[in-house]
Amino acid sequence: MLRKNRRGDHTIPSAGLYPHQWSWDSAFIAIGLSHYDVPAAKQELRSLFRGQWANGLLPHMIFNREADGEYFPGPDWWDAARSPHAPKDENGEPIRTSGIVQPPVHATAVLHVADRDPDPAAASAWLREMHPKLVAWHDYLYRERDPDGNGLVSIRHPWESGMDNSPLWDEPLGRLDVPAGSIPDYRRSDRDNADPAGRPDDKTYDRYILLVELAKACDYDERMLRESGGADGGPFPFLVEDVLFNSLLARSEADLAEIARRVGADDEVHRRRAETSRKYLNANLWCPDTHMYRNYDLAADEPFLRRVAGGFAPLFAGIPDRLQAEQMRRRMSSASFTACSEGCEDGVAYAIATFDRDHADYDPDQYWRGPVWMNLDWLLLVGLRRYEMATEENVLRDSMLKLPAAEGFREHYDAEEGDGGGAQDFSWSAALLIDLAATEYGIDARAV
Ligand code: 9WN
Repeated sequence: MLRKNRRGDHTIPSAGLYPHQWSWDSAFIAIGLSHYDVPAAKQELRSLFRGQWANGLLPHMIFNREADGEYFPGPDWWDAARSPHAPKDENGEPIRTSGIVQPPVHATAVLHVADRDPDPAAASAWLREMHPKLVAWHDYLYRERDPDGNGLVSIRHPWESGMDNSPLWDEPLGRLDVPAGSIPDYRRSDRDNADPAGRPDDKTYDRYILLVELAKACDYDERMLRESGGADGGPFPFLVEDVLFNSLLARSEADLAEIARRVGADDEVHRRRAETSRKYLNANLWCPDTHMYRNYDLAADEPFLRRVAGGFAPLFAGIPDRLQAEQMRRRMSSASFTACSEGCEDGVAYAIATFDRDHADYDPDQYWRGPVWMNLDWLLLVGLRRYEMATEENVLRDSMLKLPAAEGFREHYDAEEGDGGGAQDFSWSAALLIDLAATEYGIDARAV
């Protein structure tokens, strides 16, 4: 299936709905590929970094010419060339990308690929090649997205979180007013390729597009955007320190320190930055009442809690101490997130619901508002392994095995019934299952 989704030097998430290259998808895909085709895994990440901007920004999408017109918003809408940092190819032609980012799992993926390379000299060369690109990417995040230097970077679009219509964004996005005529007319393509009931609504989409328009109006100049990028000339109206994004960065920064050490470069700077991110994530985003981590809304200058599965992501970066992790474990295995534990009556739910099952806005088959996603399961499974929490690991592993076996590699799965939803033949669902099979069961993907 991953082979079917391959387009030259990279893999698309899914034909139809997602016909281009996406950033964190390619990182997860490379992790899967590394188990049976190290050169393809390297190519996947190389191809993504070809779209990196001169200021280090790693765009969330790189567009394929063959799929022009198939996805909205496309390259013309993003108009990345407005930025003096936008990338060009060897002939000076623009490389067509979006103008936002996605969660930074790339250093983690690069290290995974190196560790699977049977040839030590090739693994070192790979790390030497990727090291400066990763440094530029992380420098961009800490420089442009964390101007106050507290180690927590902010996102400026819900798409940057990777969890587009999560209930996390209801409030910060809901504040945005989109008066008629304030954004150009557009036509969504997503509903042609997936059940419209499972996709974000039109009002939400208008707000997504408004945020793109505001960033374009600043020619993607980050400082201008931050300070005066709002429709009224005030600060940008959507700036959030997100738990999942920052946890992945803290882990990636630690992995970058390891990469720097292996190539003989300065690793101390990365260790210090990773430590600062971990420290402030714990100090600023831990919620002692709910035993989860919560986001900080910079535009409203207040923390806000929505009980989403991303609130457990600090486990992946080893951020909580033992006591916190134990408290999180209890919350995670409660009926709010999985029925496979004490307190669950029906016993049919799958781990892990992306949103609190007890909340009135929970919807088991609406995109990021309830369904199970394989990438979150994988991140949390790896996190739980760090803390040696075998029972909860088993619950997640069970879902990761059962859901695709019954429904195929879908984009997400109904958290109550297990029905597959969203895109079909979804690449990261397959890639992460390959990683699970190899790391947990020693199954060699080359032999399958
Ligand atoms: C917008 C590609 C991407 C994933 C995201 C997922 C979805 C796009 C969309 O698909 O987002 O970037 O059109 O909905 O939310 O995590 O990277 O698979």
